[in-house]
Amino acid sequence: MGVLDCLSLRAIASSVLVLSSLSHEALAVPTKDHKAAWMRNGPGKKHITNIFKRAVDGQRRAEVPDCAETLTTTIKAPKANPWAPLTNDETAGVVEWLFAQEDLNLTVVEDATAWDNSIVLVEAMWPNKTDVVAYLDGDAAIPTKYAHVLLSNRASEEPTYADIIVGPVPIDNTTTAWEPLEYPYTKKSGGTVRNLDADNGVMYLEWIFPIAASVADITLDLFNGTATGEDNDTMAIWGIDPMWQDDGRVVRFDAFWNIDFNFDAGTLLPLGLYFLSDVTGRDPSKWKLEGWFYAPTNTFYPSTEEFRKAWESEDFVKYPPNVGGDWTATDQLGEIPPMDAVPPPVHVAPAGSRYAVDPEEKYIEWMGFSFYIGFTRDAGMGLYDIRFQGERLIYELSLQEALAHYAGNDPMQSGTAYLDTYYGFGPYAFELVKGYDCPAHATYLNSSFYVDETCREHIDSICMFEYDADYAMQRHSTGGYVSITKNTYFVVRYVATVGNYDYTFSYSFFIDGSIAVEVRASGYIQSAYFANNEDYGFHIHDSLSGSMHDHVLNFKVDFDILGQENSVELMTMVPTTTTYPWSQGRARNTMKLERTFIETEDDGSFNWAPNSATQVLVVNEKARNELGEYPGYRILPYTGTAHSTIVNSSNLNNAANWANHDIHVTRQKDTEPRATHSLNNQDTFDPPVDFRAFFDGESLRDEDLVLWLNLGMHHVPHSGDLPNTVMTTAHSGIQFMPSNYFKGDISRRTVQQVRIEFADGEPANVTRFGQFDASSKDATCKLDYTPVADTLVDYKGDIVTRKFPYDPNNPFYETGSIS
Ligand SMILES: *[C@@H]1O[C@H](CO)[C@@H](O)[C@H](O)[C@H]1NC(C)=O
Ligand SMILES: *[C@@H]1O[C@H](CO)[C@@H](O)[C@H](O)[C@H]1NC(C)=O
Ligand SMILES: *[C@@H]1O[C@H](CO)[C@@H](O)[C@H](O)[C@H]1NC(C)=O
Ligand SMILES: *[C@@H]1O[C@H](CO)[C@@H](O)[C@H](O)[C@H]1NC(C)=O
Ligand SMILES: *[C@@H]1O[C@H](CO)[C@@H](O)[C@H](O)[C@H]1NC(C)=O
Ligand SMILES: *[C@@H]1O[C@H](CO)[C@@H](O)[C@H](O)[C@H]1NC(C)=O
Ligand SMILES: *[C@@H]1O[C@H](CO)[C@@H](O)[C@H](O)[C@H]1NC(C)=O
Ligand SMILES: *[C@@H]1O[C@H](CO)[C@@H](O)[C@H](O)[C@H]1NC(C)=O
Ligand SMILES: [Cu+2]
Repeated sequence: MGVLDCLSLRAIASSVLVLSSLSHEALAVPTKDHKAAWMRNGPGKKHITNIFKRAVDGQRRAEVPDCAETLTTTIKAPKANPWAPLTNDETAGVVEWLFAQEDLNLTVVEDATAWDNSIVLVEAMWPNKTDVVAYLDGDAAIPTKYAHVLLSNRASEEPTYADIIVGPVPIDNTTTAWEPLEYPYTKKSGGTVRNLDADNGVMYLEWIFPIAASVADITLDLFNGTATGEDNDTMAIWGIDPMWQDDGRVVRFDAFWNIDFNFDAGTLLPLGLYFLSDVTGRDPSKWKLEGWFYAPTNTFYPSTEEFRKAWESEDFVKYPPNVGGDWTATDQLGEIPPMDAVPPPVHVAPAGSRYAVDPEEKYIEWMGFSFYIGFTRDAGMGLYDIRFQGERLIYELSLQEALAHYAGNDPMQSGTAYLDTYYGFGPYAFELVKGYDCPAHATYLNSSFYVDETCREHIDSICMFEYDADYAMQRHSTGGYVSITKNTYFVVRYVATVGNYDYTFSYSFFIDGSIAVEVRASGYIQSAYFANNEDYGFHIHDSLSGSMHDHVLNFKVDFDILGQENSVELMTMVPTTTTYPWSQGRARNTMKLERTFIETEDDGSFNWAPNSATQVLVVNEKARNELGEYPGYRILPYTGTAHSTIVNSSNLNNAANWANHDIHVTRQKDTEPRATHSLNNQDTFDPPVDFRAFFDGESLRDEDLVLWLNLGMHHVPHSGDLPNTVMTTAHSGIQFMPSNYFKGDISRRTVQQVRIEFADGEPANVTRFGQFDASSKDATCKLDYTPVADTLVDYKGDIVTRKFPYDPNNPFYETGSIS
């Protein structure tokens, strides 16, 4: 345990008291302009009260002799969170009620067969914006809570998934009926979509393993392994997603993969053998095996007999399998770099958090920003009602969907286009690793999700922390002074490991009023057998192709700039040739600005302009400032972004029309809350939500607008993606930046800046604006710094509470597979 010098909490108390009693005149602001800005944007009463409150906390804390704990400031949210999850009791009440409804004919998951109905999901129904705004901004009561329930109705020849709504919750003896949930979906089918998963349970036992067993001698010969469902399997079989759905048929390709018994590296071990089956309908005896494909020779065999005959023939060439080893292990490997074994720098918060959290309501405040957190099974964490100094900027900022669309010469890669909300981000938002996912001084929140009549809690799966950027927010040097401001920003983060990929989502807030949304990816790539794949990826290991793919992640951003009546202005820098009164008749080649508005949804889908020539601004035309400009926020790519390369994907059809452009703008509607549905892969031609249907020519001037923005990456994995993709470069981000929104740069409000006046070797005069320097010699308190290494053994996994039969007092730990 190391001990660092830190500021005396008593000292911060007195320095803060000095600050709050200083008159504005006494603050050494360099110029008249700056002073005016300070007067305009300087700390209001509320701000000083907060600092004062911290000072009082500090005094209380100073009685703790060694300052051992991190000081997390807790507050009470101004209003209860309207996006709160159902409580354990509420969920249990809904589940009990559902089982009592004879018309639903439900069986508990543990006992359910392929021909029984069961509950997939019970969670809070998101309230309508209309009702939430009336509640947050007015005197209306909190919107009535309803449960959104997803059922898998399999007791039928035509199985479906059904979204229904139950409520109000908590359930009581007045709850009499459930309703189909249809209004948020573009497909009007009573909230149902066909269910291609109904026979997943028998698919392996009755179809896939028997087929693999019929060629066990061949796979033993080619790959030294079998995949027959026995304990001695050394290979796995899995295939394309979504399944092909052309001509009313349901067709799957399955691939053989080696198993890596030490690491989760199966997606790096394709074996190059695939089989094609038509699995239309519910009768396995009518399913058809339609052939085999052996990638190394690029040969398709229309039957097992023909494949076997080819294998038996003397000229059949056998290619080596991909086998796990050091190259698939993520542990330390190779020569340790010089000085790497020395502990690296760490970040500490010397006086505890400078943000405030209401952990019950999941409400957060930092430097004038405030927001609520919501969490869903499908899309994980979203931020809601993001405000700055009480004024709403964004009603909703949330992930909608993440697409990973592959391509390749083989049917597996060609047929893969994962829509990850099908698997869900919520269930895979595992506990974060302290000191690695988030700095040691971070604050954590839990998240919960429903599965198999249990409620599971991921402990410490959302983190938040302040961080000191490695560059200044502002600086300026002259011959007489230098002025410089720290760039301390605030991050809310979570990580979801959906299958082979780990996505790190970060939402960052900055003192200049800007906000950044970033996603980084790591984990194991899904790769291809290296054969005839030169046009689809690099050759990255003995028999391995780093299969090319697009990642596209859609975010909903419901801006409310000074109210709900907003417009999108495009401001483009264009080259021009023109004359001026002073140019003596000579034409000058120069440039100028062109400003236009997006008038209707017909023009609502577009891409970033070449050469970054066009600014995309969400503005309020009715709130022109005194200089005639529209206040707004600009949206700009932060690091690369991407939309889908493939046009009219044969895998996706209408299931991911949100991926076709960088930017989409629509009218906000309670009937269009989400760009997609987690079951769009079940009916790709006629999915529950076809994003294209949002575009019906409506005006986008002075309306409540939603921007649907795509982050992403065109990923061509190279040898550096082995064993795992790295997050330095597997990175995409977007920023929202105030544009004429404030009168000046609001980062001038911070005291975390200095102005140093110097002259002729004299001692410099340093103006510190009342800040307290934690590293100064006046700091007397010793801050304990607890290295995270000592706490990692506390890493636990999920807490599970049984919902039916309800058993709230016996939660248990379980970290097995989730679905
Ligand atoms: C209810 O489900 C069972 C299977 O769990 C099925 O055999 C039965 O036919 C269903 N009843 C009705 C009325 O649909
Ligand atoms: C939410 O809005 C939709 C569409 O207008 C409406 O059908 C639904 O009843 C509303 N929900 C509630 C709880 O009012
Ligand atoms: C419903 O439940 C409440 C509270 O448990 C009870 O007072 C009331 O009598 C019940 N009403 C009916 C119709 O059963
Ligand atoms: C084949 O597999 C077995 C067991 O899985 C293993 O012991 C053996 O070393 C393998 N042979 C080769 C040639 O890789
Ligand atoms: C795997 O186990 C099964 C059942 O015990 C046995 O029939 C088969 O021969 C075994 N396969 C191999 C490759 O050892
Ligand atoms: C998270 O869950 C754990 C275990 O139930 C609990 O001790 C902790 O207080 C929770 N954290 C928050 C911030 O609610
Ligand atoms: C994609 O589909 C749309 C709508 O069916 C069609 O208008 C367009 O021509 C297609 N584009 C290509 C490249 O196939
Ligand atoms: C610092 O301030 C003092 C008092 O105003 C002044 O005499 C001195 O010249 C200043 N020094 C510098 C380096 O500006
Ligand atoms: Cu990738």
